[in-house]
Amino acid sequence: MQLSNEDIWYCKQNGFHIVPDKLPTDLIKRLCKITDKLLNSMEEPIIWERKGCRSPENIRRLSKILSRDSVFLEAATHPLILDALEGILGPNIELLTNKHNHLMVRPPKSYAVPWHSGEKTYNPVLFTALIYLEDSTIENGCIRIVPGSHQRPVDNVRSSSRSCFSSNQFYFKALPVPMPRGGILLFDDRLYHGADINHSQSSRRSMTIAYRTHDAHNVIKDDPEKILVRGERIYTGHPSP
Ligand SMILES: O=C(O)CCC(=O)C(=O)O
Repeated sequence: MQLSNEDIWYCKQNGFHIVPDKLPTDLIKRLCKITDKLLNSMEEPIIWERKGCRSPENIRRLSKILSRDSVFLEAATHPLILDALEGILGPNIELLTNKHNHLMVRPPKSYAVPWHSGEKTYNPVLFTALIYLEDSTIENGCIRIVPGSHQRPVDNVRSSSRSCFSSNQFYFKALPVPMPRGGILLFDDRLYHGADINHSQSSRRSMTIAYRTHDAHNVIKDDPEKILVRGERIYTGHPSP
């Protein structure tokens, strides 16, 4: 669904947008099935929860998911996501394969994702999508974001330590964002965000994908790390000054 002018205004002010509809159940089932297979095969690249323990239960994150199975690109380019992003990033959108491009597994007791902002405040054209394969709740460590922090005038802290998640200054300014299975959260990657320990008995899986407005002034258009997912790679500079 296209964003209304009011939706776009809220997103610009607060730095996030929750897509009201969910991805189709069939697509989520296929994502879960391939994820189970990938976890069991333990194919690298993987980020482990605890060092020195190679088991499917100890997988924190599967990296480089877009090259693992086409179903991940199918989800990442679903019209529900791209229609919403078009209101925020404009008509020409690229998906980055060298940023995010991972699936957070967040097994039971998974440690917190420290408070951080992914982009510098001067980079306003990168949005992150979290696509949920399972319900994300307060108990299982849903993402917390600091609304409006993408507009901060200072950029002195971009990442905090893993410990003391709930005593950090950002915890008191943040909004927990529980999301349903199939839900899509879009946020400006300059926002401060983090996710608490998973205190539940099961995993909390979500895909993380980065999108960017195509840079109309880049003369070289075929960047192998970017996939054009909507619009065109236009050039609006002056090739012969
Ligand atoms: O939802 C989470 O666990 C944190 C998401 C996040 O910051 C990431 O995937 O980079």
